[in-house]
Amino acid sequence: MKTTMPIASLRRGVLGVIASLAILGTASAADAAETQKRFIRQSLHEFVKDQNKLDSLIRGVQVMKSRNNAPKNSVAYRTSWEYWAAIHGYAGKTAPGGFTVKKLQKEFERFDPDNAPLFAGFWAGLKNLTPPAQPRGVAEKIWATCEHNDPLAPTRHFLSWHRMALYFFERVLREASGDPNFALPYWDYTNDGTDPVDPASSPGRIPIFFAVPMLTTPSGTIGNPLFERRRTAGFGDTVQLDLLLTNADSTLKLSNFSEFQETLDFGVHGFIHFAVGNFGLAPYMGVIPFSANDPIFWVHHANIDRLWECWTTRNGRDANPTNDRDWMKKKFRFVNEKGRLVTMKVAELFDPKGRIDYEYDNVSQCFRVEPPTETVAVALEEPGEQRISAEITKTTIATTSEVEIDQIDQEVPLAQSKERGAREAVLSAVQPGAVSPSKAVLRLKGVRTEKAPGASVSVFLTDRQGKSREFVGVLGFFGQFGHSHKAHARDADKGRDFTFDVSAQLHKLMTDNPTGAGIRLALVASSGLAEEAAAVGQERYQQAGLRIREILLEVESGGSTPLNPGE
Ligand SMILES: [Cu+2]
Repeated sequence: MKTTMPIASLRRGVLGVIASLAILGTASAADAAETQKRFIRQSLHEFVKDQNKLDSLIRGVQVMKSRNNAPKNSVAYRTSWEYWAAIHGYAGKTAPGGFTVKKLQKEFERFDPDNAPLFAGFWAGLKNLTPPAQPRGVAEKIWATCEHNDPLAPTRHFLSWHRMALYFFERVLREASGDPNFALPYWDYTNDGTDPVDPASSPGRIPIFFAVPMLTTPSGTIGNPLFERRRTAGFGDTVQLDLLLTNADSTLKLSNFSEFQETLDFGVHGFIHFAVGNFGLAPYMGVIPFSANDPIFWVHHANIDRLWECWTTRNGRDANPTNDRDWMKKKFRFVNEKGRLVTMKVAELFDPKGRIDYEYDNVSQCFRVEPPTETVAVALEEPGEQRISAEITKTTIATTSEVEIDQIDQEVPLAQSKERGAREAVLSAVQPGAVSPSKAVLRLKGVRTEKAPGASVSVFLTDRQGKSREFVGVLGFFGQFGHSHKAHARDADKGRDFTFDVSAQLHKLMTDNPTGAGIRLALVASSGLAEEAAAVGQERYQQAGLRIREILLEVESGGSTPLNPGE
């Protein structure tokens, strides 16, 4: 463990942290937070530059963790770290599927016997939890209620449930921190900007404050509440995210809510869980029932929530299913900072007079490369009409089915479609500012594996010779194994669907190859990590039985077009 170096270099900052820890637990800010003020959620790298904010985060997490041992029927326990992690998921006899720690561990070892000795230490010390019986009707209703997209029981509330959870968690953490202005920071890994003065502050790097196990204080050394030993070896220290793979542009450009939500969830979201959490082979971050125990979970989900806001800002509020009454009526329950049961309806998330009291410091520049604005298309519309509501025409330009992936780096040829107009459709889709709004879309349908692949998969579009590769997105497998649902076989059958907007990638590839003939896909097993990260286990990946039912490259014309910002 390389802990001495970073601590020494942090000494000045850490002293500040500790100074404020002295007031631990004395302040209360609940009343100040009642007023209708806006909290600003900042990028983590901006946030940690302010010593007071970092102090508040560390103190808040510390206080919540210190409440883990409070009497189970107390307000303190309901505002503890353990309780909040359990709202997302937990292990125990009453957990979904009756998965106790032992049962889950067995399940994981069955899928991955070779790694059992390596990960034994990750399972050691995990507790089975039981929802406290008192007060009645609280814990048993709200524990393990996280909404994750599951091919078997698809949720349409991955984003809405997590937004509410973050909102109430933030209130609890604010109260615990004693800082009435505290707002949750987000880990901006989708941004690749590096500060030339301080490369360590690249957003893809989790700040070192999360990676040092101990903090040096004037009165001695204390355990760092933001540190978690159950992470990928060296993560945040000698190991960092590979920023090529955190580019979410092709996902953010999607205009259909379901496609966006699913691809964000299965893609970037799951990818981060895997990169931090040993590729889903061991707790915490890689395994749903434990993931929210790692403080990184909350700054990760704050970024996922921000990306939803980026998407909404670009596409308009009503690009969300706001006219779907069932979706809007859906209610979820949590506890607030006073430990009281609270209910929120999805509709409230879209109500300016609702409880949502925060905003993000950046929801308008969320792309690595801003896509061309479709001003031409907007200008062609009838006056007074905000959106093109014509039906979407889909033209398949290339396709392939039942692909088996058994190489770490595998190219997949796509058969050119014989459909009339296919060639013209591609050409118009990749022209920025084309008269009719159309785009190239890559669909990977029924992506499934039989065993844990121990990796995520990065997808590239590549030219005929395989010389230039354009990154598209990532395929993740988070939540697919050791799942709390008893349906692995059927789950594996149906698989997951991913959709990416590949207009920009095709445009680039077609500069050298104007006909677009022979464009193929490259699927590369990726740890998603850079620097001193271990390579993907080749054998496990090859034995995982990764298959894709169908790959489609389509051109979509018509349909809605993103609103022109400022309209
Ligand atoms: Cu998650």
